Amino acid sequence: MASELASILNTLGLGDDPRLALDNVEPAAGFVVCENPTTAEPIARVRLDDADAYERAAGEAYAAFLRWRTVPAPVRGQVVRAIGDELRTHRDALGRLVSLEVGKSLPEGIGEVQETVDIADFAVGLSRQLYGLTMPSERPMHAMREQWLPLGPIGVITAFNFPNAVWGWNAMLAAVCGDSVLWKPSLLAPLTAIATNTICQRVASRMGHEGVFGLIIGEDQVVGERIIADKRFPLISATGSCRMGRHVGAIVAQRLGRCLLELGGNNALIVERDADLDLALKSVVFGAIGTAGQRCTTTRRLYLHESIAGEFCERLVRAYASVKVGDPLAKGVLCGPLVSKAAVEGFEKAIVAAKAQGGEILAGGSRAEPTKLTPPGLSGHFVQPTIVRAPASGELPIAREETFAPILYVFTFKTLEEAIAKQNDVDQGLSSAIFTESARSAERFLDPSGAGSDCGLAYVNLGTSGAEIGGAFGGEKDTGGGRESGSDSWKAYMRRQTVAVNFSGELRLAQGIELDL
Ligand code: UN1
Repeated sequence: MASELASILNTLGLGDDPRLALDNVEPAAGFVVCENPTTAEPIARVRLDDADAYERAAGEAYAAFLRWRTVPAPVRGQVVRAIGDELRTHRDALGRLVSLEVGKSLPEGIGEVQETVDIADFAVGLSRQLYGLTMPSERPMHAMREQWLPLGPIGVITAFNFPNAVWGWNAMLAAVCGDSVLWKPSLLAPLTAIATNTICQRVASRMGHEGVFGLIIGEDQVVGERIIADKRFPLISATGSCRMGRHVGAIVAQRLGRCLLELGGNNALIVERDADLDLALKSVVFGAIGTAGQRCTTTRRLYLHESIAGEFCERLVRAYASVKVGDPLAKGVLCGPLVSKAAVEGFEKAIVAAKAQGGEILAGGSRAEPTKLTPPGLSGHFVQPTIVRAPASGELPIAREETFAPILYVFTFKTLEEAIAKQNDVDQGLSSAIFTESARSAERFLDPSGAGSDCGLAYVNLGTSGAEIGGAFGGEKDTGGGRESGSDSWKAYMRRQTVAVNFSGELRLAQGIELDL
């Protein structure tokens, strides 16, 4: 597998990155060993950045910001366009690297890079549309308007599960907005980060813009704590667990900085009595098993109308039996490994809890046997896609937690109001979905009074995962409230300035105040 990595890196022109070693993968202080989750074998060693390296990188990001903000936005857009083109060229190799490093299936790995290409396209258009409003002044011969200005270097902290696209959402928007970026990736996915950042920075440097895209790879204690406390970074965009987000939020709030948080999800999918069950079935399978249940948008809870629950569960169990688990690079495999040994332990703990709480295992429930894998014999972190039916009481406390694994908890309901109330009755509020052929049920789910889904994403007749980049992405409650990617999310990366101009030649105070001088 090391040779697979070497060949990907060569294709990307990254064979000689000084941070990377493929021949010596022994654990040592100051390095992180990258493991292939499919084989549980080490494939590379990456040098960690220390406090001095952080200082240098933060200083460079700041200096780059001061230069970059003076480049007109449409010209910044041309740099992003070139980056998008380069990513397009390398999409499949980068996608392969994502799959190799974090274990998601190859189509999902490639899809993730496509998501970055898409946001690059979006950002190019945006570079000519960073519109401010004009507003009528209450005073004669006065003008009022607002303008959006570059904000500063942006700290981007990403999780392992989308090691390319989540950075892309942030970096491509930040770049057209006139901000530099300093990226702190997960130590579970530094290879994708090095590859992605190098490709983008190479393009930017070629076009005369050194240092716009910085990368810092290090321990949370060493570089993570520093960047969140660093006043030079007016915005910290962080993706990860709710626990991490609470900490980042508190530290950034102390210095009155801004946070964009995209944290845990506990996403439910409701299947109404009149749903197209074929459609719902496929959507549940992809939503619950895709990325081995390690998306923040993964379908974790399923609410079935009691009239279709029996039939739907049977069909679901049959569908699960046909899902291939194994090498994410192998054709037809939907479920790759979990990212680490610790993730497998988290899966097992959740299963133990579910059983103790009266949950009934309808499918899976344990580690995947090596003989059942595609191809057989792999020694990585594989678990079986699992369905747990909640007890008749509907009480299953473990279903309130986000376990990053393919575990789907199934509940039944009698009325849509009950289903919506249950779906909303968790701490997280990222994604939600309903399957129904009834306009009334769909609109109740989307009720503009707010009485429907309380999540940032609400889908009708499509699954909870797989958002397009054009909409604003993010969620409410413990999900953190941030919005990334499309719509007007760009505003988070700029500062708003309200401008008033008096061209009357006389002092006129607002609110009609007279000054007698
Ligand atoms: C994440 O899991 O952090 O909607 C992001 C989706 C993807 C993004 C997921 N477009 O599933």
